[in-house]
Amino acid sequence: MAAKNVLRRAMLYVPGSSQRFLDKSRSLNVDCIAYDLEDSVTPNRKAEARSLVRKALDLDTPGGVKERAVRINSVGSGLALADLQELAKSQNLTTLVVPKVESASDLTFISDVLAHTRSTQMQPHSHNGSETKGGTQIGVLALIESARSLSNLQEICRATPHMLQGLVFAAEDFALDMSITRTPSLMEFLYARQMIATAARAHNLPSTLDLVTTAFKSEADQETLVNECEQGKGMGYNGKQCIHPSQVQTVQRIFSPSPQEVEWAVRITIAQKRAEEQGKGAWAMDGKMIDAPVEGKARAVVAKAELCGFEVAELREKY
Ligand code: 1VU
Repeated sequence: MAAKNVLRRAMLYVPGSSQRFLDKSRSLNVDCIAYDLEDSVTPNRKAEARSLVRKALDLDTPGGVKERAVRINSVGSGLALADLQELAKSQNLTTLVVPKVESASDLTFISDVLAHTRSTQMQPHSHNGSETKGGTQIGVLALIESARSLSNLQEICRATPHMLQGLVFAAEDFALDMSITRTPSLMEFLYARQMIATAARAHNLPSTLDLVTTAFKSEADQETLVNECEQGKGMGYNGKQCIHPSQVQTVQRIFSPSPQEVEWAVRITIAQKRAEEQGKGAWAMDGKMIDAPVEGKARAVVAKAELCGFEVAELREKY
């Protein structure tokens, strides 16, 4: 398993057939962009989009993009092989987003194609069987979009442990498959969202990316975005898919610990050392009991805060 410490609070889709969006994405400050070859690209522009995305991968991103992934077409579409063959020409391919993963065989197909590409390019075989391109391990985020996909979640999570880095929930396709209608409360997705977040945790996958908020223009849309982010975070997701740059900052803020949470966590990790010296397993801070699980939570918040760029060392000095 790779990329334990990877930060994917926001993953912004960038349609691969739009040179304007591809150019714009280079200037954005976002944890992850996903160049899209799937739904945002019409069938007659797939070949053009592959080539544009491959070229985009080889350009720098001065704005502060931390990771560039590519969403290929689904294995079931019959287009994934051509996508992978074109992308393999870039030395900068690190992450694939695979849509409509229905069963373990969808992921083993990707793994086999990457391994074949590697062997034909005479790359050395890695010791752990990971799929490498130019010596870089390629990670996969699997989109869960249907009832069948949800039913096969455990086998999907187990299929390629060396490659799978996360699960992503696609609400619109799931609603289509289930013949249900998306409502503002998102209650109709409760079971699916919780299943996905729980399965990702059970299989130690670092990323869980929640549904897209499709409205993005108005102030009311920003409010919807905030509510949906908080709901997803509350279910155990650590990031969210975005479709417009105006969503990124809000998403990344909400999927980071708040300054108050970081301060609370730092205080606990410091006080815990003293409590341990005094032989106390349970102790009190601000009138609340602190014990092992709370300390564990505080350590996780500190680790996440460091990843998100908080000056944790300065806070430690304060206490
Ligand atoms: O004026 P500029 O060109 O400098 O900047 C515009 C625009 O280019 C840019 N922008 C984007 N840049 C990169 N990636 C994007 N996704 C993106 N969207 C917009 O931002 C500036 C303002 O744009 P705008 O408000 O005028 O927006 P438009 O009307 O041009 O575009 C709106 C849509 C929704 C069409 C656009 O944002 C878009 O295509 N988003 C991605 C759609 C997509 O990829 N859908 C499939 C993935 S979602 C899914 O499958 C669910 C699982």
